[in-house]
Order: sequence, then structure tokens, then C-alpha cells
Amino acid sequence: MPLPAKELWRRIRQEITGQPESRQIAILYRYLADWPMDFKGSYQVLRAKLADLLADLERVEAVRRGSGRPDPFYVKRSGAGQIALAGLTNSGKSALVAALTAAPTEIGDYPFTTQVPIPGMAEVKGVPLQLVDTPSVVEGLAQGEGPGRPLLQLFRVADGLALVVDLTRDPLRQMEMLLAELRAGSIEPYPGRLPIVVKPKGKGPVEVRRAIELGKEEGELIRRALREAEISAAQVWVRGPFGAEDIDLQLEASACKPTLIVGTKNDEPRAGERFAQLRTAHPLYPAVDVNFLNETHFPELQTMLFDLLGLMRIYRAGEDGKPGEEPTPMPLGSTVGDLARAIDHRLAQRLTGARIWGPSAQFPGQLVGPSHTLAEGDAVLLRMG
Ligand SMILES: Nc1nc2c(ncn2[C@@H]2O[C@H](COP(=O)(O)OP(=O)(O)OP(=O)(O)O)[C@@H](O)[C@H]2O)c(=O)[nH]1
Ligand SMILES: [Mg+2]
Repeated sequence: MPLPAKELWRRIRQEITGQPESRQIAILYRYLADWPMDFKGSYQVLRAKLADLLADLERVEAVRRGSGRPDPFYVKRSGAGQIALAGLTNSGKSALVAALTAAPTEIGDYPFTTQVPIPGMAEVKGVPLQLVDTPSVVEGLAQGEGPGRPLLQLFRVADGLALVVDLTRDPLRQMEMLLAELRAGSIEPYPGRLPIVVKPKGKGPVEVRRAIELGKEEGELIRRALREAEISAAQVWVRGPFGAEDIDLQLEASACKPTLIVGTKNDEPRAGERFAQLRTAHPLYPAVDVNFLNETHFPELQTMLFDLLGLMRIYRAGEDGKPGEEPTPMPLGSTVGDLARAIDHRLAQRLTGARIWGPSAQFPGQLVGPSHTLAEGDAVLLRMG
């Protein structure tokens, strides 16, 4: 009796987690070489996903070793998070990125204007976010059509996705195609912010950070899911109510990406009707309708982009508790210790605690230890020994 496909993926994941890319490639080759041709159904699906993963790892390796040509699809990360736009041609991706950032991206009324990804920085709630304008999604990306797999890889490594839907055309067909192409590329577009993030690690304990109170049941849910997946080392962030399926989804071979929908050209006739249609058909995705001409709903869009990433803003405070101007963006659920590590590793080693003014403090200037969980808007004065 062969192992169920899910079980097999667990084993493979366990072997590759925390390994350098070259080692991951070797492991995947070994598994694929042994793959019996008559494996059907879920095995075929898993095999395709492994082959995808392998192709992308090899690309990354080639670029890293410098043996490949410079990769125009490689986008250097910047800011607190990276959100890639995904949409059909002429849907208004470039217009949107141009209006939200200072990116030098071209807008055109002809198809396939954008040929390579172009990043731009948007400042949202005082935090720099990177938005990536992309070439359009076409049918058959995973098979190499149009911008092909490099575009899928760009989506796979982004922190979040914005699906751009043109409200002058059939919105449901666009959504259907975008979702199908992403899934064919082993990417699962999760509706909205991830309520829980699970990152298996090579070694170490299971560390849980939580932005909400964790009930006994939820703690047990996490323990059981990790045990069943045979994961002994992981970093877990809980940002909101979650179910077992939310954990499972992240441990599958597909990349689970927080996703929202942006309907464009809401200044055009019947756009409102089409947007309503879109919302009814996909009620779980956060969605907003905009147009770049008069920037309608841009503040809402910016807030949604920020919320998608699961970040909070922490301010460094002076002795008097007065917050500094610039927030430090931190993942929801981060502790005083995490903040110190994010600022400077040496600082973290000497950290004894902090004084807190703001939502997570019981009273202004409360003295807390390194494991204290911070909240959006906190002002923090770190204390060193
Ligand atoms: N009326 C209106 N037109 C828009 C809006 N956004 C984009 N357009 C028009 O739609 C066309 C396509 O816009 P782009 O931003 O180049 O579209 P794209 O998605 O980047 O297209 P590709 O690069 O080909 O994938 C241009 O003629 C824009 O002027 C909008 O909000 N309202
Ligand atoms: Mg474009």
C-alpha cells in the first residue's frame, strides 16, 4: 500500500524545510525519479506541484549563482511588505500602480503594455509598502504561455496579491480565469488576511505569537495540526479566529497568499452593477471599486492593502512616553523582544523589558517584560540591562 499523497507531501516537506536550495533540489529530484508512472489522481497533482517547485528553485539557484542571465522578473524587496497585482491585459494595473506610487510604469490603451514587473513604493498609514505592477495574466501561464512561470513565481513570493478586475468587462470570467491560473501555478489565493500563519522551521521549538486571546481549544487545534503534520519546529502567528482548515491550507504544497480584489474603472457605465455581481459571487474576498482618474476609494484601498499584510504600527517612545513620528511596522502578535530583534540583534541581547504607552498597556508607562505582546499604536521605550 503506497502512502497517501498528503502523507507523502508531509515527508517531503519535512525533509526540505530549512535546507539550502541546492539541497532541496536534490531531495525533490530523488522523489520525482522514484515516482511510479501509474500513480493517478492526487499523486499526479502532487507530482505536478513538486515539478513546479523544483523548476522555481532551480531558477532561483541559477540567478543566485550568477550563471543565469539577470532575471527581469526578480524584484528586490523593499518596505514593510510586497503586494503584487494580478490581472488581465488592459485591466488598469499600471494605472493603479502609477496613481498609488511614483513608479515609472507605462499605461496604454493597447494590450500587453507592461512586459516586465515594475515595483513602486506606496506610503500607507506612514508605512512603506511595495506594490508590483506586472505583465498581464494570460491563459496557460503554468504551461509557459505569455509571461509564464516567472510571473507565477513572482506571485508566489509576494506577501499578498491584489486581483485587478476591469469593471467594463465581464467580472466573473476575469475572476474565474485569475483564480484558475493561480491555482494551476500552485498558488492558493486566500480571501483576505490570513487568520493564522504557520512557518515550519528546520529546528527549534514551536513559537506562538498571538494578537488575540487563545482559548484552550484553539491551542489544542494548533498542537494537533502540527503533530499530525509531524512538525516539531515552527513559528506560528495567530491574528484572528481560525479553523483547522486554515492551518492545513498552509501546510499543503500550494503557496497560500492573502488576496483582495480591486475593481477598476468604476467611472464607466454599468461598473457599479458589475462590481455588485463580483461581490455576490466572491463574498469572502475584501473588495473595493476604484478609478485612477479621480482616485475614488483610494483611502479605502490603501487601508485594505495594509490590513491584508497583518501588520501593526509600533512607535518608539521617549522617557516621557511621547511617540516618535515614524512607526516601525511589525507582524500582528509581535512581542517587545521581537521589536528589539527587528531593530538590532545586539540590542535584543541586552533587553530587560520595556515601558509601554498605548493600547497594550494597562496604564500609561506600564513596565513589561520581553514576552509582552504589543498592539497597534503602542509607544514603546525599550529598557536595556
Ligand atoms: N475610465 C478609466 N479608464 C482606466 C482606468 N484605469 C485604467 N484605465 C484605462 O485602461 C487602459 C489600460 O490601462 P493599463 O493601466 O495600461 O492596464 P494594464 O492592466 O496595466 O494593462 P497591461 O499592461 O497590458 O497588462 C488605459 O487606456 C487606461 O487609461 C480607470 O480607472 N478608469
Ligand atoms: Mg500594464
